[in-house]
Amino acid sequence: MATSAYAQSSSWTSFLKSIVSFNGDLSSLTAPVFILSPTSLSEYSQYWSEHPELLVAANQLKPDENATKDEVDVLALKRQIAVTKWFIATLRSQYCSRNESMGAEKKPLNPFLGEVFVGKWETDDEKLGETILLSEQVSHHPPVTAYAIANKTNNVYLQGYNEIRSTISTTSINVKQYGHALLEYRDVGESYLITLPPLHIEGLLAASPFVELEGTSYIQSSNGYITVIEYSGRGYFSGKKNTFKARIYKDQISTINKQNALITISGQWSDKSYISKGSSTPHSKNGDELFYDALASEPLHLSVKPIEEQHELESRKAWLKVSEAIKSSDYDLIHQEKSLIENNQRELRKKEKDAGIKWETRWFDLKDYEDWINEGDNESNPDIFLSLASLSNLSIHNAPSGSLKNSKYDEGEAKHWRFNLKKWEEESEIKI
Ligand code: CLR
Repeated sequence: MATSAYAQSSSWTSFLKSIVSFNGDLSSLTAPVFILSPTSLSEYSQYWSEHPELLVAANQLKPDENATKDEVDVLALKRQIAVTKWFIATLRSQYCSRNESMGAEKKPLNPFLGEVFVGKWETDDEKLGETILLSEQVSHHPPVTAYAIANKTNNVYLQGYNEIRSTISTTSINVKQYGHALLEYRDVGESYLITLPPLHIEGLLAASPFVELEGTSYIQSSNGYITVIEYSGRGYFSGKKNTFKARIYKDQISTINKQNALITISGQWSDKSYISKGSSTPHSKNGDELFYDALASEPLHLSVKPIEEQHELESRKAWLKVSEAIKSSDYDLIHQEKSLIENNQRELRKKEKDAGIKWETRWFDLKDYEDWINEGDNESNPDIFLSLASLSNLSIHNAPSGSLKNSKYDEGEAKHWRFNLKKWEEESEIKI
């Protein structure tokens, strides 16, 4: 691990001390300038689709009308593999991109309520078409970002939201993700529930932080298949960093025994992984097939309008001055410009309170599933999330992502952020 030149600096050591006495809200930590990112957390939703061809791939695995039952089954499993590949391909962007572009994991700007980040992924490939991103900060305390990603050409829709809760140990910050993603292939009438893995931040003592994924995440398909992905940092599986093992099973019940895996994928999500049939661990040495090579294809970055054309609520426009101050390491200016935004927000909240109104989210609604279950017509109007959560035996409550039903976390409210297409269609001020 590279030790940064800042490791011994007093700003870093006092930051480490402040971490130890911290209250759980990472955004409230005052960090030294060199660890500040000029980018807002609302931008992180873009990491879900830096390989749009993989996001839509499953849609192109449609059986034709006179396909036999076997062919239909084979294609369904192929779609599960394709969705798993897309998910694995998002991880490098999600968890390594700051290290690549800035040399270390950094502390993102803490989005304000109502902040939005939008853009599109354009290609010349007609079959792929355009993919758009809508990302919105739907809560400030705690920070929650909701997003929707749509590819109309392929009728593929991804939506989800993210919240984190952290605890601290002596050498690392442990982060549990809350929220999940829902992926829909409307042409094939298939949907997927995707949970988010826990992670921890290593490299703090060396002042060169990086993320390691841990635990398990799931991809549950509406046709029953489930991918169970286990993560490890260094050592556990092979002594290499960012390793994972993904097993695809026919259904949730089969996950009881690893021998039941139909497909096993193994390797590094930030590098190469291999795939084989059955439950034995694949490896290049055994001549197993390459599954994904994260270094072989460049991520396609989102295109975002020039700042001059952006709305006040758009992330890059709103944070421009703070960003520039961070880039020039001007601590006083950072503080000054940040305070402007924070005070403005405080005033807005006060005005709303005085007027007895609440800030209204723009494109997303908080759906209360307890209400929905009690009042809704579940039979004739089944809900994608509820049916996928039931297939995968996952909690529908606001528990750490991937918590199982009847686990100790399976309690409390069941409120999740959902995209409201109508609201987006009525949007008149913010353009992509
Ligand atoms: C946000 C949602 C994305 C995946 C993702 C990647 C990296 C995570 C980030 C999420 C949340 C904020 C995060 C970040 C890594 C470091 C950063 C936990 C989960 C914290 C706030 C930074 C702490 C400061 C250290 C660098 C010292 O889909």
